[in-house]
Amino acid sequence: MKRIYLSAVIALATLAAHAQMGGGMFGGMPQIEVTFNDYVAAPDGFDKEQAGIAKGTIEEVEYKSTTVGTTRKATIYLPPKYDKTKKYPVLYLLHGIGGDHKEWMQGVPNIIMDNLYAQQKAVPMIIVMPNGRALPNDKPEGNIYGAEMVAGFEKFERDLIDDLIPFIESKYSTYTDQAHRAVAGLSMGGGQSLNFGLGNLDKFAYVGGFSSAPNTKQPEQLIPDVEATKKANKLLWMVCGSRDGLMFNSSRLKAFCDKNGVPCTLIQYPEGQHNFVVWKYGLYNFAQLAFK
Ligand code: FER
Repeated sequence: MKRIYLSAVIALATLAAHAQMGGGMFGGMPQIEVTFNDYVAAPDGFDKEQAGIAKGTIEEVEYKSTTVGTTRKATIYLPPKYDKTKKYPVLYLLHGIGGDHKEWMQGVPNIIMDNLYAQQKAVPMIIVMPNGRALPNDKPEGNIYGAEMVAGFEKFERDLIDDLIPFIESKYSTYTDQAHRAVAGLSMGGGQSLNFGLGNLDKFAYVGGFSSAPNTKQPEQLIPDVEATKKANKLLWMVCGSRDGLMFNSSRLKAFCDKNGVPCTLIQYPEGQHNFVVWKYGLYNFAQLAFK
């Protein structure tokens, strides 16, 4: 456990949050005291393809969205030896502000998961990587930080719950209950995961936020009823780089959880920036904890 004090100028936080700072980081941390959970490095090779192990498969699907009124794409990872006579839990894995349904492939989720399965370290699961921008033009084009684009990320809550989840649960051999659904994501997708996961306790039991962005709601909004969250949520897990100016989105939630007795993990990735080094580590760890 490491106790640190993050200090910065609150008045500048909003402004600075929109400015890329040194090392590709976002600036702006309101003052908050937080206790991080221990960082344990992922083993060498966790994200490197291995010969001679069973491999999962990646495919792309299209589904009709009543929310957006368009046909939308998602990338799917099916675990090694996916078997239609069995049922699988599902992890919805969400991308960042500059990405789409393909962005997570930069983090080689198939390799990370194949390697975990080779060591029996994770429950076999389907991973769904959707496009988290619920807009007719869902490409990361133009002013990706603009209000309309950001609103598309908020609207995705309905597309996910009303359109995508029913599609996935009809097309694949999945469990269809809360205890077998997880949502996690990077940056904007981390904010979405915390917002949608904690905001729909009846739908998601496992929630992960990696380097969550300023779309993350305030802790009091995310957890309006401490007892209800404690009862329904089975995992609230976060990671953020020590050199990522967006840490405050995660640390304020961690501080609230600690104060209110809500089980919650926040790991500070040493020297971590706002990139796939941290996000791959996030998936590697979150996937081992989900559905257990
Ligand atoms: C912001 C800084 C970063 C913001 C969003 C981000 C909506 C998202 C970053 C990412 O997804 O990588 O001020 O505001």
